[in-house]
Amino acid sequence: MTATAVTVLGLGAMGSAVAERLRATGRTTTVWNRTAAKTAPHAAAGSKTAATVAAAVAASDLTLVVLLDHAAVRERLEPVAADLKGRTLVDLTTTTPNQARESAAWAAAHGIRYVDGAVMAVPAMIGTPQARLLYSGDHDAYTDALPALEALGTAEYEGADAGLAALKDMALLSAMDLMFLGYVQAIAMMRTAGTAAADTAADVEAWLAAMLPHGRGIADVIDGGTYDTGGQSVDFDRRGLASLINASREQGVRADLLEPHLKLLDELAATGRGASDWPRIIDRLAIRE
Ligand code: FVH
Repeated sequence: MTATAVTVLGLGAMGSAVAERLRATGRTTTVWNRTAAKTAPHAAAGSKTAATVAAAVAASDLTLVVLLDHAAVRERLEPVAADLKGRTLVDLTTTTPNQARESAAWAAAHGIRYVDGAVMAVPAMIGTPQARLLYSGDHDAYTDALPALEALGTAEYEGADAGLAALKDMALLSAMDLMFLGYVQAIAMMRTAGTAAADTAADVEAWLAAMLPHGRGIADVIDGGTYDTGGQSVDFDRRGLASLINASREQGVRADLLEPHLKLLDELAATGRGASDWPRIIDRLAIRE
């Protein structure tokens, strides 16, 4: 086994892109997939194929796992813990922070060098600098694997806590999810006037692009911690949200996507913080109260 040998477990959309890129950058790649037929194009392109996970992980010092979810990873890796001992395992499967920490503890108990990864890219981006891949866990293992990881895209190490890459991944995906819900809300409202979704989306894109820099102002208020900067207040925002919700309903569009925001503002007002800067709602998001 040479340092450039890499094993890829999982040849779905992302796993295939990862295997192709590692092969294209001259690495000896060994691939495995539950549905063996998916290994055929990779074999034809020069990858070695393994009939079992055990054979696949034994073929390289570095194994990248790109399966559907954490349950699949546990199902396939637990039986081969002994085969992985002393080797490096980089899990690119989407997991929650605690699932990553669970895998890290399992790996440590079996002498496996574990790095958790989060792919902030679609398969077509793999191999370009625009592909952001976040990593956390064993820093020495990360450093040893870095030449291969940097072949996939821009590698960013988040820290020794194995859950950190997944945490940032989930946080950024949450922000993206709420943003795209905004598109749907705007399209639903404008559609009641016959406006095509494409036209509203273009409007939303321009509007959000202009508004995006203001996000840093919200962060400044939160980092300041006093919520008395004289900025837009909780009560001001409550009136604004009430208008958005009424307008949506008047048009025959449910306001389910807007109501949670008003709920948090109302909770703050009910505890005497109506005059606070509205980003104080972050305090209401903490479960440990
Ligand atoms: N595709 C994307 O754009 C996103 C971008 C962000 C990161 N995700 C994560 O990457 C992981 C893999 O996603 P994927 O897109 O490759 O997913 P599929 O194309 O559906 O392939 C899934 C592979 O997982 C295998 N698999 C599923 N269950 C099991 C199991 N129990 N045991 C073994 N393998 C399993 C499946 O095998 P098969 O169906 O071909 O036999 C595929 O190889 C994922 O975490 C995304 O969130 C991608």
